[in-house]
Amino acid sequence: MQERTLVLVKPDGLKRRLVGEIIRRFEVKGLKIIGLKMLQLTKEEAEKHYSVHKGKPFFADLVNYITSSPIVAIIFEGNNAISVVRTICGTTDGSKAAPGTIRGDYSISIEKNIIHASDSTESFQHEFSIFFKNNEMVPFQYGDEVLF
Ligand code: FUP
Repeated sequence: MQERTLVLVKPDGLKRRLVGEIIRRFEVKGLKIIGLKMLQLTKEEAEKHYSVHKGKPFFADLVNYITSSPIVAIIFEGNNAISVVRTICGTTDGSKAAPGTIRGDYSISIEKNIIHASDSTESFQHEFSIFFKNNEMVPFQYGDEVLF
């Protein structure tokens, strides 16, 4: 099933110069980039993005961290994109994530875990509206879809 998902390269990913490496992993898998931007989140936007975690002990640190530098937001499209992207990310805690995943290869903590990815269609809809306007998604055809 064709799906769309939102990926954020978080401040640690950006500062460690991993933006290209992260995009490369998804691109070579066969996912299509249909939206891409660099931005500085405001506190209000960060609180909206992480609203499901409001009230949890780590919420304030999470908001401070995601607003501590610019981030890169990417919309990927592809077959089962939501679960495909989360599998490539690895489990939330980098110290437990499997080698070969992004978090498994580049993170050793739960707080600085390099990347965010939508966990459901509903999350994507909620998150998408924080980062992109509708006309900033640019669907297109490569022309070689038969190869994937
Ligand atoms: P994920 O969907 O894998 O990004 O993880 P969650 O939605 O469960 O958590 C969102 C973010 O909260 C994580 F990326 C890191 C942070 N977090 C903590 O800092 N401590 C926790 O105990 C759980 C999550």
